[in-house]
Amino acid sequence: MPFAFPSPFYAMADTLNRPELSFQGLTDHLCAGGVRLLQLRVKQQPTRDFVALATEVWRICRRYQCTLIINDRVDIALAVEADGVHLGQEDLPLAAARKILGREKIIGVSTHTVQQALSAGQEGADYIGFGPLFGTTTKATGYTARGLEQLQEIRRQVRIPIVAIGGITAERAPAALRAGADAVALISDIVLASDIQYRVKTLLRQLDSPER
Ligand code: TZP
Ligand code: MG
Repeated sequence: MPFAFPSPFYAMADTLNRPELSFQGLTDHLCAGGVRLLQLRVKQQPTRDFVALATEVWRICRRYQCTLIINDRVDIALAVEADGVHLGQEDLPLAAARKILGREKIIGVSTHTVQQALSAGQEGADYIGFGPLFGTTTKATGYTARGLEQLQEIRRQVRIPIVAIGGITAERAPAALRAGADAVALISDIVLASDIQYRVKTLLRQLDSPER
């Protein structure tokens, strides 16, 4: 069966160095807010700590029946039996990741151009990330804002699900969905909110509403 996002909101568990926020606490807030799909984005942890953390995050996700994708690390996704992995253009190539993880696991690939999106589709990615859609300060992507027109172009050419990322806020999310994204990923808009659970609930209600 082809993969489909379980929700139009793809949550990112990235603590953005908020000192009072743990990955476990953040995951709990996100899941309690109703998140169904979550990516664990750990950038600065020794592998051993990442595995321990991923195991705990996975336990929380399982409790809420939330799908867990591990960012960057195929080995950790496999070790903790997560649902899948998300690969950047400089991570393990898709074919190698597929060899390790098999057909059943979800593999997503970050893309920044129409050509990268087409290649990921042809090579058997389950979904693609596309961005930065708008300007973002969360990640130095090396790319300028891609914009809604490129997203529409990719939608015309690629059949697999697309998650748009980069500078998306609750206010801008509907435009990304209208341009053809199946889901939106927001980091700072959610993670920097004073009440993360409430922010997620509000976003989900807004994405669900028929007039968006
Ligand atoms: N990939 C492209 S932009 C980005 C990633 C991980 C960061 C998105 O963060 P924000 O805060 O939602 O702009
Ligand atoms: Mg990566």
